[in-house]
Amino acid sequence: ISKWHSKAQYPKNEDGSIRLTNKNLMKMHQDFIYHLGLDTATYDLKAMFGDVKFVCMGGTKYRMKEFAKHMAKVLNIKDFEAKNLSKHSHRYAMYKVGPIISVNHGIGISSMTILLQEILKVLYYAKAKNPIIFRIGTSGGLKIPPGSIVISSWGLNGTLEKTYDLPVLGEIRKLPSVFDKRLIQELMSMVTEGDGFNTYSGGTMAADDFYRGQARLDGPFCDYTEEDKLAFLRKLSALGVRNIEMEATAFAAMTREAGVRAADVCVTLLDRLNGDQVTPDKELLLKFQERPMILVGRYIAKYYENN
Ligand code: R2B
Ligand code: URA
Repeated sequence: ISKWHSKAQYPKNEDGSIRLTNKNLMKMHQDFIYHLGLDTATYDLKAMFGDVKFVCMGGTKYRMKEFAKHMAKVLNIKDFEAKNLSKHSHRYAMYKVGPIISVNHGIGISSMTILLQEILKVLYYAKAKNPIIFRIGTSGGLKIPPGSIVISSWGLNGTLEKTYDLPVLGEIRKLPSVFDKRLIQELMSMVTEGDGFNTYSGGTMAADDFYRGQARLDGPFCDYTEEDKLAFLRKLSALGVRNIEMEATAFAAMTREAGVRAADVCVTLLDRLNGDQVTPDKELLLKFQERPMILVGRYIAKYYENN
């Protein structure tokens, strides 16, 4: 285990803005935030993003545009125009609605962490105060009905450790992947009977693959039996894992390192104990994906009532 294993940092300035400890950033005259198509010389990031209180990320561009529109309705923002602010990058799509950034992160840890690190720099340059970052995602459930929501308490990597493992300069850093407990409780307290689906909090396994990495039998390759698969999924379940997706470990670890509160709120599309294929029709899939938006939207709206 490397010296990085339990190194936690909570840097934050008195006014709630993010303090990045990378001294190299201070020496740069201009920073090109490449994958967002932004830079610190051409754009006034403080004017554009200084008021940001929430960043909401999710895999697809479509979902994040829908989330921006949903929040315009919830917060009664009349003149909202869904303009993609990182159009020039041709990588991600980023929308801003009131104090919210809604942005997609693609599939998997490496795509998500590029976006997340560039968003952290944007928030830093913009001096945004006490921002909270949500991921609204999809996942495969373990022993819970499809369409349930799971709010992650921690992320588990592919070798069943609660760390995000990143090779740096030829050595593996193991960064703790635990989420903010208070934010989970605050979100859980907003679940109502009338929601029409169950919301759980629990562990989330973040795999580096959709197929073998998630013990699926239906990929182009499979070198284990159905019994092996089920034994593995049952083992995960016994460890407290409720769902499997592809970002939780890195999301928990990097937001923690930046001192930013964050929550991973995913809907389950299937119960992995019952199969591997994602079979709900297009309409049902869209309905499922609205569920994390509704819960996170409720959280943001409540924040507004109180501030
Ligand atoms: C859930 O869904 C995607 C794979 O289909 C991935 O981004 C994830 O975590
Ligand atoms: N996303 C995943 O990563 N796995 C699933 O089973 C479903 C969605």
